[in-house]
Amino acid sequence: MLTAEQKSYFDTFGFLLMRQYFPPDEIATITREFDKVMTEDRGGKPFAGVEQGVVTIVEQSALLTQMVEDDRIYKVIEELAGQGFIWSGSEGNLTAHSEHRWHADRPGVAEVDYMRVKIMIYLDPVTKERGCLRVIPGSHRLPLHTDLQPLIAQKEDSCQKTFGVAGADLPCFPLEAQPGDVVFFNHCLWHGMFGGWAGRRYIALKFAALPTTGAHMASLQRWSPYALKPDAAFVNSDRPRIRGMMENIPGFESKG
Ligand SMILES: O=C(O)CCC(=O)C(=O)O
Repeated sequence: MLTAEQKSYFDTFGFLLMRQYFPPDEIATITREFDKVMTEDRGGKPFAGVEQGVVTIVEQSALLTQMVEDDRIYKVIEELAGQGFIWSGSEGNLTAHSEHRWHADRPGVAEVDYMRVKIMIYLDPVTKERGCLRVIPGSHRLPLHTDLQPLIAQKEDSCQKTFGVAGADLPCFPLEAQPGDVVFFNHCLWHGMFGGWAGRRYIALKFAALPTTGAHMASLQRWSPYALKPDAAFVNSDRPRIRGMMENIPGFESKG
């Protein structure tokens, strides 16, 4: 599914932006389903500008689960994270904050050797100044990864104190996107978001390479314990690709 050049790009820069990965009719269906699940989660009430996150949005929806099984997601993750990868949960987000300061989701020298991939599906047009994901290319790798460590405090002045510029002015690559575009990024990549508005919508899908060492297991326990205890809908799924991801989890026992 990926060209050799795309694989090199991801390995080197830590992300891939796939343009119009889902055609308009498909992303419209995904967006309707997102709105439906999020509305149900609010008990049918209209969105009132309050931050909302549903951490099992994909698991709750047969339609969104199909997206994970789709070659465009599943096969690409297999190429990036290797065979035997595991599911590490989903997120449906209706955000209300205006910025998410610079951070890596899995920060630190101990993390960079364990491949985790996050997929972001923005459901509204996003630009550099208005809510897109900004990334620092190559920051999933040492030494740049640890050079940025002072930012992990994510205080208002962390960037100013470390690099003498505001967070919004840090050199970066803005992943400006239209509905249908999809971002794949290494969980160790430094990223941020500025210019967000109340009601910005995105779905995140998370995956981790097969954990093969004690350090991998410790990292999963620390950062994503939910990956080791997946939602019942996936635990009991009879869909071959979902089942396969469950069976790859060390110690997995089916309840079905
Ligand atoms: O709000 C966004 O678009 C970025 C979210 C983010 O930084 C994260 O989920 O780690």
